[in-house]
Amino acid sequence: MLHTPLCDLLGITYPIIQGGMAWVATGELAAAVSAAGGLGIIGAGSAPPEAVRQEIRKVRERTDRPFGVNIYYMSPYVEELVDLVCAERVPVVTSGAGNPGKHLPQLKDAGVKVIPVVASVALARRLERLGVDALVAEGMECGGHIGEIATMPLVPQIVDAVKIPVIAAGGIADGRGLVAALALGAAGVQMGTRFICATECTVHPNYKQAVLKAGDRDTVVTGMTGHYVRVLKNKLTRQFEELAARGATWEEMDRLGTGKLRAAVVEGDVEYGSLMAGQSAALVREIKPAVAIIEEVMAEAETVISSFARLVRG
Ligand code: TUI
Repeated sequence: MLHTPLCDLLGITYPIIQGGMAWVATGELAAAVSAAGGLGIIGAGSAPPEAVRQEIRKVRERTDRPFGVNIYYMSPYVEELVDLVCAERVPVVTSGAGNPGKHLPQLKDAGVKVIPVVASVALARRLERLGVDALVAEGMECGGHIGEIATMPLVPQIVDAVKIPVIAAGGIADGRGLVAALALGAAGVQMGTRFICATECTVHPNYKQAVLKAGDRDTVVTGMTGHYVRVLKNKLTRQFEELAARGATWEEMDRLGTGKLRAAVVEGDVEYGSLMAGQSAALVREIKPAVAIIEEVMAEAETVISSFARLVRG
């Protein structure tokens, strides 16, 4: 069985963590991934702490396995969320779209393992010095808010720069991707897009169908809040392109984007909603339970690794 230091660090069976996707990664999904032996993560997004507390309850009602909460650093509730995860003794926190450095002492004192998501070598180095437990190195193939570097060059550079375990993310949706990540020196993978199509994921069925239908060229990067966001192409992204062509300000872009992720996830608006998804959407072909996704990825990875032995001669 494939086992890495990440499994020991987190007390999980398989080196697979689920992306902490805002609106998408609810307690139901996180519980299913954790119960299946991966690390399920609640995506706090911009939700108020009380709502996140309910999602933590949902996980604890369904499984005793470790799980995590992703804190999105552009949320207006970051301080309250840090207090909440400490009070609730959440086993793992991942962070996105910002630097969680100033909260590390509080999180570590509460026994929370901290795994920031980074998209650059400089931030990886800084956070290792501050004492984080592991890092997610997220390439620009992933969905949602993205950095500038692709997974293939980013992961080995971060692996070379730090001693703590590195988890690869961006463009990974199957066992081949897991093996590729391990070859780059990662100790595991984070998958987001693949888990949108988990049976337990509570997004609107239209969202899941849009991911299933996506082909290789069906994602695009749009600008928002001075940041870049990868989504599936639709009428909303054409509106973004028109605004950009007119030289619109970030404020105008922001106004267009406001509430659109909710519209996609809750109302199933696939035309004007923000369908955040990574380039691996084209690799996602069916809806199945989280446990079946994880078993398939692991079986595929083991087959690939076994087949490698035949490549080496002499
Ligand atoms: O956070 C993500 N992905 C996300 S968050 C999100 S929610 C959203 N909703 C509406 C509009 C826009 C976003 C959707 N997708 N990924 C983790 C990630 N973090 N990728 C890159 C970074 C990052 C970027 C800069 C982390 C730190 C950072 O540095 C800031 C600093 O202070 O140095």
